[in-house]
Amino acid sequence: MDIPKEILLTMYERMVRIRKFEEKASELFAKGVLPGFIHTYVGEEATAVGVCVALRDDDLVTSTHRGHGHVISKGGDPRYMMAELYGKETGYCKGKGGSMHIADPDKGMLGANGIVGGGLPIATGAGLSIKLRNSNQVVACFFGDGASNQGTFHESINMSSLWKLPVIYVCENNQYGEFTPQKRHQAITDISQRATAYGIPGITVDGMDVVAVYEATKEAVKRAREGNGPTLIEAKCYRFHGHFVGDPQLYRDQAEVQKWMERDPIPSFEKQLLESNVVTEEDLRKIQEEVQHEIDEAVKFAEGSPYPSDKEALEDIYTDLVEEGRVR
Ligand SMILES: Cc1ncc(C[n+]2csc(CCOP(=O)(O)OP(=O)(O)O)c2C)c(N)n1
Ligand SMILES: [Mg+2]
Repeated sequence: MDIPKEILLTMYERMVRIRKFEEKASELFAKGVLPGFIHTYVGEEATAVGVCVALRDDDLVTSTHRGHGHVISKGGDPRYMMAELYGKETGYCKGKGGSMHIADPDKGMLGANGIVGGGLPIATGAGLSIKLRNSNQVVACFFGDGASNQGTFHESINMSSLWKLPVIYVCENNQYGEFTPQKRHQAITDISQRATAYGIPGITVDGMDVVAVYEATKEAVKRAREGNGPTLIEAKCYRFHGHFVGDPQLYRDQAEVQKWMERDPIPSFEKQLLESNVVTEEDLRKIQEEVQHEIDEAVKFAEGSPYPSDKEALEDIYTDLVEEGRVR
């Protein structure tokens, strides 16, 4: 591998951070500690990490309802994420957004989104803003196979290709839209084919292979920064957990899950790193322990934080009803 060791280690650490964060969040949700809904990114780590590590710090990202992995991949802090999941004041959105609405503009994270396909027009608008500001940034837009059937996918990519916007559209084809397998919600196998309709490059990569995703993204980023417009990357991957924590998963065969789990992106990458003598077993164990400690600290941070005050309910909202005295 001719990727610098520092980048390889960042990839590994971030994948492990996602895995451990999600395992902890699932455990807390199952115990009834966390409110709302949790959609975990377990199994898909290589996709978000491979994309985000190919970006600059000032590049932008739009996310989905399954967004924790995107935030961590872009360098987000698990303490503020965990506090947000708990609904605490110290969370990324002061505890008012929860799992599906984490945003961190300082890291270029424009926000997760509970609306399937909702990130596509936001990314396209951000791409237009970059072009008008001449800032040489790019946007990575994450969305699922299910979202690729939404009108927003087609409308956004049409406009983006016409105006040559610096957007990398990343379809996480995890084989299911909620409980519906891909073959029952679209007639194609490779979603990247849809790029042809808009005259842009479309590529399918192995989303379980962080290096493959990274390489494909680097090329798309180069193209976008040089003013040559968007690329559609389809990353074929799989979610190891249910659609949400608590999903009984009656719609899929456990043998299929097992088959994909044999290709778990984290041990596969460990193997690659060890075989190419980039790290030792000891190095990997150390990273895992440090990340575990960080996640445990994130839980303590969230538990020790206060809930937002009642007054907060009327802050950060698009209304002047309060000022007008119509809401007290
Ligand atoms: C506009 C809209 N329609 C339906 C839903 C309900 N819903 C939530 S997740 C989901 C499936 C999304 O599938 P996909 O885009 O493949 O993402 P994945 O969950 O597999 O990551 C649906 C239909 C929604 N949140 N928003
Ligand atoms: Mg899906």
